[in-house]
Amino acid sequence: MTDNAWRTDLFNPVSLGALTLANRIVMAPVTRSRYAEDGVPGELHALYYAQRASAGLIIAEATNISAQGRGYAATPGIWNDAQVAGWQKVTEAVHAAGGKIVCQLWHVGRFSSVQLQPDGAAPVAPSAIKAEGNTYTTEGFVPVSTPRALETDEIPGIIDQYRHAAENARRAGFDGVEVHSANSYLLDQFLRDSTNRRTDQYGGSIENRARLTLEVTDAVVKVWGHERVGIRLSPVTPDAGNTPPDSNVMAMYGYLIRQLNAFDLAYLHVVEGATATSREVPAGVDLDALSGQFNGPFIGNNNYDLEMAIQRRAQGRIDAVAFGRLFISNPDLVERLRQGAGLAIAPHESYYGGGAKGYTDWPPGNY
Ligand code: 8OZ
Repeated sequence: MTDNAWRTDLFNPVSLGALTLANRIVMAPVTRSRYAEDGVPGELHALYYAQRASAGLIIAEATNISAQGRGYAATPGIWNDAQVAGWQKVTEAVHAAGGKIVCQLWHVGRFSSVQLQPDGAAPVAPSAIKAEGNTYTTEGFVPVSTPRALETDEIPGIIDQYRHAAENARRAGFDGVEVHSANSYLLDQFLRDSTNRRTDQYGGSIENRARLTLEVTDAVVKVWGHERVGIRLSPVTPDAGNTPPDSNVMAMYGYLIRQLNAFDLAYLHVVEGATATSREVPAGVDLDALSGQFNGPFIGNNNYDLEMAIQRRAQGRIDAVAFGRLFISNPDLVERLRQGAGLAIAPHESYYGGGAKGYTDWPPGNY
């Protein structure tokens, strides 16, 4: 195909499993921290997502699967009925605007504070290793707390949290779910040997460290069917807690991706490089070689622009491209890219917190 044909191809429909997308441009999950303490979406969030419904697929921002899985104030949840009812407003608004939306199932693991946890408990993690950094509470930023290691017999309860959230996402009218196994949150903490020092069947070998992500995927697939479940990985990002990558990224994530093939998922979504920072990877890491081992549809993400998306599509590297920050300030991003219109750049202070300002007040482009 010519360069022009590949350019057009990005704007043509594509199927990721049972998800039929109007185009190959996906809205990445972007935390915007605009929720009250109950984590219930409302009209404001419905408007925000509906404004962005021309994306082929919206991956809604990371959504807490349980009170225990919560690591930041002002993030949404999907563990109770009020939250389900709130998300119903969002999914209805997106569908009415012709879009598709999946729910990203999130448990932060160690990246939380006792101030955010039920009964002031310690956050849970594969091992009792404290993350670096601060998290956000209603009292402002506080250091994350030292987590406690999950007992082996607590793991089925963690998987139940994902199953329950996946069931709630169905009741809320989503089109599917994405398992958040990225950015150094709970599932990624199990994958990486820097955060997983367990000696049971969930730690040690690569097979053991992949076990929880695979068991969670299996549970969620049983709720949704394999064609409506995707998964997000970030093999090298330090992200939450400045977490070092695994000591053998290629072996760890290669094994995981080959095991994921057995599920025949809707898609694999990879943060290529350090999330929202750089596409650089450590020596010896080849992310294309990793994603090339996946047999299904692949969504590439991280610092893309249109030309890079066209080029990587033409090279057969991606099936779809996910843009995060550009969707903050360009609700009609797909049309702007199609028309070659100018793009608005959101200032960092608009990313997190507040209300409609910097959220639902971005105007459409001139084209
Ligand atoms: C930014 C701020 C808080 C959380 C992620 C869910 O990185 C997040 C997140 C991003 O996956």
